[in-house]
Amino acid sequence: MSLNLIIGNKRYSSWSLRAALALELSGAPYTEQLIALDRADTQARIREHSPTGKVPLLKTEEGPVWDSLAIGEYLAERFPEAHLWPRGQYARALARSVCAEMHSGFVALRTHLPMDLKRDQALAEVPDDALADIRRVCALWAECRERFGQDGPFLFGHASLADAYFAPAAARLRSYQVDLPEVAAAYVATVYQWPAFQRWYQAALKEQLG
Ligand SMILES: N[C@@H](CCC(=O)N[C@@H](CS)C(=O)NCC(=O)O)C(=O)O
Repeated sequence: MSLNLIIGNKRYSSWSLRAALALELSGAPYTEQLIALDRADTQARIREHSPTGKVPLLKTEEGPVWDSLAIGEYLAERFPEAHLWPRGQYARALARSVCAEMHSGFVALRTHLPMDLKRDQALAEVPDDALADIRRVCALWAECRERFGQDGPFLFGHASLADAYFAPAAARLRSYQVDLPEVAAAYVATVYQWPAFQRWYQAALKEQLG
């Protein structure tokens, strides 16, 4: 088996984190190659691997898979025994809906509170559109936990692609010291206790790329 994940800085690259967590969920062995973002040669180096000029990209024996969502779906299909999506048809549909919503939305949250795993400081003022995104994230988490969270502390009980997708949001809420309702605060704690997230987080804290 030969899987190689091309990622950006662990400190900043939220989309790379999602793909890495998906790989961790799959249990498959893989190697990773990190390309430093925001450098003069970043685009040229990414384009050696990726037609989009973006990371993450997963190199497989058959060819590249790019975009975090496609990587998650590929791994879910290739390693069905790992149950990357929750069991249950509607649980899977809800998990896919929340991942799709994150993939195509939450622009204000991503713009005003960019992921920075070394940060531990509130914003002087959180803009209204970012606050609306934060409220929506908390509502989504509460809905998933309420409906499907009985078997464990993750969004759908056991860790799934939904958690891979929302781990960077949890990290933002903690690192920008956002006040949260109880369910959301408990979920952020769950993400930080997740060994797969901790491995990435600890590596990000040690990163010397700036
Ligand atoms: N929709 C893509 C987004 C990928 C993306 O925006 N990646 C950023 C890093 S987190 C990137 O590659 N930036 C490099 C650049 O724009 O130079 C996905 O889900 O993978």
